[in-house]
Amino acid sequence: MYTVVGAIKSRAFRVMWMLEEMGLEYAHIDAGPRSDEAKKYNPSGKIPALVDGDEVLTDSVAIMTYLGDKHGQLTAPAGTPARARQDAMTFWLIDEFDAILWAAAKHSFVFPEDRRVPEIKDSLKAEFARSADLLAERLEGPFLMGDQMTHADILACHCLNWSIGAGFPRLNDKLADWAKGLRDRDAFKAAQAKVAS
Ligand SMILES: N[C@@H](CCC(=O)N[C@@H](CS)C(=O)NCC(=O)O)C(=O)O
Repeated sequence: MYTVVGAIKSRAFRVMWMLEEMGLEYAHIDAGPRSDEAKKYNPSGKIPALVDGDEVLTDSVAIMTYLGDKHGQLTAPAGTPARARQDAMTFWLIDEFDAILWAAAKHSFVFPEDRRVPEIKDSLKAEFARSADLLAERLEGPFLMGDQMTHADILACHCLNWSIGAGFPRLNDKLADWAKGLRDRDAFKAAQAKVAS
């Protein structure tokens, strides 16, 4: 059985949601970022980590990619053009969504107070909104990559949820509808319920 290390209000939720989508059992360790518990699995204290037998894997996207490839779900097969397009989407989301939100978090509470530059947040919010509009324009199917859900949907939806929690402006309607459809999924709700229990 897998064990996910990391608090629900962190990128660990991506991994939990993915495991729920795949119908796989997992244990959860509710460790905060930089906590002693987190450092047992990743010396940097970053979460999430995934324990798979004797292996400890880190980075939410690396873990989702690993799980998708291993179980042949929520991903296009490696070595196909469809996979290259999915990877391009994933890396774009890291650059334009995750990195923007992470920069905003750094300047809100991660950095020591004397290194924060709160003024940067307006430009990050504008940049995020621009990227959200671009993503909405590219959204053609029920999912980001078309008819099939992939871990890119999990990554993007998690970032959108994060943006709401961080007080970023409301999304455009098309993206908001797509995100609502994902949040309505049983697997999303099960991951949330698992943490609450
Ligand atoms: N790229 C990594 C980022 C991991 C990360 O920065 N996680 C945050 C919590 S969501 C953390 O542990 N921050 C503590 C730190 O950066 O020291 C991933 O996707 O897993």
